[in-house]
Amino acid sequence: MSNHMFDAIRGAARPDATFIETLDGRVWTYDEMLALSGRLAATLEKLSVRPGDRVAVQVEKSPEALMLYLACLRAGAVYLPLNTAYTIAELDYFIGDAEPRLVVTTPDAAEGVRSIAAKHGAHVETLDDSGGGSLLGLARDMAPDFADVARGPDDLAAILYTSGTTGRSKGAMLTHDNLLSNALTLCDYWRFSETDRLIHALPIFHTHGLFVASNVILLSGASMFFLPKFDAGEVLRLMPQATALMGVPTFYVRLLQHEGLSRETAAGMRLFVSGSAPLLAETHKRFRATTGQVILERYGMTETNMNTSNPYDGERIAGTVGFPLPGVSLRVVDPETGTALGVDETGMIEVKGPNVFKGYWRMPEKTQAEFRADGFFITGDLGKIDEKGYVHIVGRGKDLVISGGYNIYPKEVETEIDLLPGIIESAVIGVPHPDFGEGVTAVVVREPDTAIDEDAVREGLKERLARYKQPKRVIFIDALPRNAMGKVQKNVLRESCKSLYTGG
Ligand code: MLC
Ligand code: AMP
Repeated sequence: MSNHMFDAIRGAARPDATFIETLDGRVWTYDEMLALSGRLAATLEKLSVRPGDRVAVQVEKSPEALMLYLACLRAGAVYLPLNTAYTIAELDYFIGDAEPRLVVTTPDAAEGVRSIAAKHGAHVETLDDSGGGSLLGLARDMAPDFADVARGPDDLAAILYTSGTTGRSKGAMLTHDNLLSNALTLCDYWRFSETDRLIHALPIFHTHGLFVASNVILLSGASMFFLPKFDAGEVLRLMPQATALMGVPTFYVRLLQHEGLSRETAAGMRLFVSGSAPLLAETHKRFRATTGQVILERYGMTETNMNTSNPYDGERIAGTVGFPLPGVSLRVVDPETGTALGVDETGMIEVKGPNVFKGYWRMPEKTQAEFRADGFFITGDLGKIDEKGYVHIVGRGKDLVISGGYNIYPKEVETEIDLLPGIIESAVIGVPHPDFGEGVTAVVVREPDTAIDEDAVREGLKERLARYKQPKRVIFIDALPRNAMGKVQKNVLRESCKSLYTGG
């Protein structure tokens, strides 16, 4: 029986070779990966997780957590990773919407999660980041040689929630072939081989760290240093033993602030990849001047995996995201009419290919609204294609803030702020931020005699929203600027707040 994604991973696995090395020097070979993911897959089966069932996972980053993703592939389950920053209030929505059979959480959070899971009929097990928790306890008693469940290219492998411009988050359904086709393309395009050692410092609950970084390593039989989180000092310490780094722009901004970054430290590296948010041309330039290395910027999204990349051999141009990847069709159209635009004309970026997801979980209307009749997915990103074929992202058609590579939909934050006592209304915007790229900023109108201030707004959001979604600053004004149609003019607010984090 064949399992589309895991057969490919198994085929690339080199038994005694290192797959993962952690900061404490612990090594996981490919054989150990096969054994533990097999034991965990058997555990899932024992816990009545059937093919197609969702397994929701909110745990700290660890090799075992990655093995759980692989176990889900092998057991035919649908992996549903959740940002560790999500609060219980946020979790309640995800569990209610996805109806997972099993929720895996940390021992610390288990009590709160159990009460939510019970409401939605889900079972709970725990996993911590140092090899403990009830799930691994069960796995130890299982045989390592699990017979993988048959899964075809179109079967679901994962659901990743992505915030919605209106209303609640949407679950992007990704198939085995979405993941496999994209990872194989990237292995080839970026020349990954078994001699590579990647510094993996991204979280593993999003596309970038989970699929781009981990799947590329697995499918090229390479190895990775697995860091619990990004730390510039640790990354620089490991750099002389590594060949590649994948990161969000904030990684590069922080590396540049570190005195340890130099030509010598980076000399053995063959590839620095940046994505998930715009990399400033200035960062690109400074990184080149300091290290002699040219960052390769690429563009993707949860729904589509990776769409474009600057070339490996050709010129990597700052401020562009390169060319459509092999097999990916990309066009720029007039957002209203859908008519294709010419060279250098700005419009909506649309993509089609084996990388593009199957739709939003249980939201057929939303899915339909974001696809054209000819199968192109409407990304919500505004861009243009220059005369050499390089794609430029010039803005967003969607009201979205990207902070340190995390997406925040203003609507969600505004809704929570507006619920606070003493608040009349609010507008949430992204303002240039030297570290996070954009800083979530709330512009708020309060009732005349209320005592609510900046601290009270932040305090009020603490239990409601993940930390990264919370405004870095709250600014009070008398009235929000509106156009003739009554729409809040966020561009006016962005202009008046533009120096909030950068000074000047
Ligand atoms: C942490 N904080 C953030 C934040 N990350 N605030 C805004 N934006 C973020 N991204 C909060 C912390 O809770 C803390 O709050 C304060 O900011 C400072 O924390 P820190 O210690 O400086 O942050 P750190 O833990 O170092 O995290 C920063 C980071 C991390 C950039 C390393 O956010 C990160 O790893 N981002 C990567 C996100 C990612 O993988 N995106 C890919 C999505 S996939 P306080 O108040 O407690 O001090 C995708 C598709 C594609 O987009 O194309 O790839
Ligand atoms: P997410 O929904 O978290 O997957 O984020 C996807 C969004 O991140 C895209 O729609 C883009 O707006 C943005 N993005 C990803 N890569 C880049 C990039 N290299 N440059 C600019 N924006 C990017």
